[in-house]
Amino acid sequence: NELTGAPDYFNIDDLLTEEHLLIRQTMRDFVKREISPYIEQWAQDAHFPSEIVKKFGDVGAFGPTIPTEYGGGGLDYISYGIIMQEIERGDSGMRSTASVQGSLVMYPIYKYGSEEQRKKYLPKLASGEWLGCFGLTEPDFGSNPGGMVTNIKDQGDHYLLNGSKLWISNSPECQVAVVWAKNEEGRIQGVIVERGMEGFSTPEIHNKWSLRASCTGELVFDNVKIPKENILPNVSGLRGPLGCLDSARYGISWGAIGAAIDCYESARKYSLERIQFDKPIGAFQLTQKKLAEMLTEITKAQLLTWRLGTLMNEGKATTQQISMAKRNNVDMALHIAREARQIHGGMGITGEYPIMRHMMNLESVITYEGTHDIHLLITGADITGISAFK
Ligand code: TGC
Ligand code: FAD
Repeated sequence: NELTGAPDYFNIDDLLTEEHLLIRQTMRDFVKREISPYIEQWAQDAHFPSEIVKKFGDVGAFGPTIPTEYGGGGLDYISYGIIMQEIERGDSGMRSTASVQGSLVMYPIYKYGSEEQRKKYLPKLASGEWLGCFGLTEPDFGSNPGGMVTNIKDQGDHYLLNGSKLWISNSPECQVAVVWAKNEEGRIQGVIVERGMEGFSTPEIHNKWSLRASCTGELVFDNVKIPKENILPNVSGLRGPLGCLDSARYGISWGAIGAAIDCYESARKYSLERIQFDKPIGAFQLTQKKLAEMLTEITKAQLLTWRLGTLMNEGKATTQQISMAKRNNVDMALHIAREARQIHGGMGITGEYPIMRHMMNLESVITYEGTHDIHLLITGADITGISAFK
């Protein structure tokens, strides 16, 4: 595609609307202007650029599918996917910031919250005035969130929240956290926790080799007094957090294509410029094999994800279909990053090219929102009718 510099080998653009193409160009321009010139330095410095939050709000990257009356974009799921793809073409950590805010903070407040909660939080989150995070994972409960020990106890006019969450994207900078905790009956409930509540802290996790421009931390709750109006009233059980994950995993399936495209484009360009044995390395059959397979896998992922987007729009996409797309596309992107790294030779390990950063980022993406193997087992359970988790 001449306009975007992205491969469109099967004319998938013909399946998109004018609005989709406009959204893609807007996000592409935004990423080129606000992220790409700085991302290598942010990643090298492990710096989260907090000013990006307001800018994401202004460009409409937060909660694109949330209705406009709450500050969202009122757009369809393909638009949401395109936005995630273009941001992750810049960096997976930047996409994390946006997908957590939209799918894991705004979505549960919209879907499970009261009208008062929607009005209080959604416009501030949509505009980027506030940054949110989503606390499900605990130190001893990652793939098995149903075992969580974080809990709320009814104190009459309020609840007391105790426990901790680990590996939480955006936590060190958040103003608000959607936290999943068990009540006295052992049922999981959603709790809105605000920065400043006594007993609530968000220590940062340092020394990550992955998602270095995204901030990750803990959520620690030590007898935090939670007003009763901060409980999400319209959901209980594991289906609450897992329902949000459907939306976020869908966005990641598009985002991973963005990272793959960036690696592929860089490798294609490099293969035509780099001369060895008096020829561009792109003239060698082994390089062509790598590039041809990259383009084939990107094209397959684009078709899978476009179809999933139409099912999302019709409200027909299943959790199992979303798992398959997330798993396939992240694995595809990681494989392409590794092959692109080979094509760049020694240059591939430097910050002169985006490859190594994408590769290291994707090591988180293949683990969070359900690991590669957990998604395989979700498909396995769907095929056989037997859950490997029970
Ligand atoms: P299971 O018995 O299968 O289900 C328990 C209840 O949940 C319901 N359910 C769903 N509801 C809505 N949407 C879905 N996708 C659902 N999947 C399941 C199910 O019907 C049941 O409901 P009910 O009412 O009968 O109780 O649960 P299980 O304990 O066997 O576990 C299943 C398993 C392993 C697949 C699940 O727990 C899982 O997906 N584990 C992976 C954990 C995970 O993905 N964590 C992500 C944390 S957030 C994150 O990583 C953010 S990173 C973001 C970024 O930076 O971009
Ligand atoms: P474990 O569950 O301990 O898994 C370790 C290994 O065991 C994996 O390979 C896994 O596939 C395998 N395994 C586990 N169970 C089985 C099984 N039944 N069968 C076969 N293999 C199995 N969480 C949040 O709640 N909010 C966030 O914002 C968030 N952001 C994150 C950001 C980053 C950078 C990272 C790295 C993680 C983030 N997470 C977040 C947590 C993430 O969702 C978990 O890391 C993930 O769900 C896996 O949990 P775990 O790390 O505890 O691994």
